[in-house]
Amino acid sequence: MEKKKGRVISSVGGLYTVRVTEDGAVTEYACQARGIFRHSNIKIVVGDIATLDFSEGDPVIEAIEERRNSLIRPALANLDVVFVTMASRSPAPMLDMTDKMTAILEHNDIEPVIVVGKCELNDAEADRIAEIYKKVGYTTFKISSVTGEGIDAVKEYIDTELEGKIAAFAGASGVGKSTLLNSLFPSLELGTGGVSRKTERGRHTTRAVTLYPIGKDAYLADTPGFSMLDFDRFDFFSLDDLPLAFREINERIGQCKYTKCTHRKEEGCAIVDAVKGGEIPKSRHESYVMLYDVLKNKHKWDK
Ligand SMILES: Nc1nc2c(ncn2[C@@H]2O[C@H](COP(=O)(O)OP(=O)(O)OP(=O)(O)O)[C@@H](O)[C@H]2O)c(=O)[nH]1
Ligand SMILES: [Mg+2]
Ligand SMILES: [Zn+2]
Repeated sequence: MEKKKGRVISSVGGLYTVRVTEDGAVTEYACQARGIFRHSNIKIVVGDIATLDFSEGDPVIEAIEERRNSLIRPALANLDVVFVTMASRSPAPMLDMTDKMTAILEHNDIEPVIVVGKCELNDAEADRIAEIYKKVGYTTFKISSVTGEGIDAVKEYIDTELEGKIAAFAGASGVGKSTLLNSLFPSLELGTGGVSRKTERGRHTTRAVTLYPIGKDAYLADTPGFSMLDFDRFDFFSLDDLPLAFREINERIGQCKYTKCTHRKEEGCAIVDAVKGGEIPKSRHESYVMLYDVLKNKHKWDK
């Protein structure tokens, strides 16, 4: 009974593409999953390592390996890096959404990398945002797929840091994720769309999560952009985990006057002091407080 192991690189309506490497040769199999997956709450997602069974002729997925991590939106497993992408304008940047995303990534042990795109549309705003995330300590790129600014720097990061890793581009619809991927890897020829002039929102051009092999055993995923609606539906974690998911707060825990400090507005709070002193960006703290309130109310309802 022949079995093979491979990486799930796409998933569309119950049909999966699994990429298998054997003795240096690569084969992509289109296959379905065994019935047990339809009756269990384990959903196979892109990034999973799947075992294929060929005993009935056509390959079927019979098992998936335990995941290192998984995200619900975008639905991806075993990620190492996520490029959190936004635009300097059109659509307008939403830092609260970015900070929620970085917190979720930190919580899942995934490295956030910040991309501020369409910088030629509002260079001052792009600089302002890039400074915020550099201050936090994140690798940050300011790019434009129109002028080409910053594209080489992203390419160099991918070439030097992503060997053997899985990375994904995530961000609101219309920020230019697929366009950037095309600039980096022209052979991908990904579909790109416009931005509604009236609402300044993207048109949800990318519909499915797909992993693209980029050599050196590395993969890059294009993902469908979020809309404002999706923002509320993220799976989230507990209130206690929140300070740990903000790097600049995490590294100051223990420096506050009160051990039960919630780092919102308490007297003697090292985080509030750092915001006042300009060492922590104000917008990051505002996002923290917003998420704190969301989680606090959520847990009230849970009880
Ligand atoms: N001015 C400007 N426009 C850009 C840039 N990059 C992309 N665009 C345009 O922005 C629009 C949306 O780009 P996409 O690459 O489809 O955006 P996306 O993030 O993949 O969007 P979804 O697939 O809907 O999530 C297209 O009209 C692109 O031509 C840029 O650097 N500058
Ligand atoms: Mg796209
Ligand atoms: Zn504090």
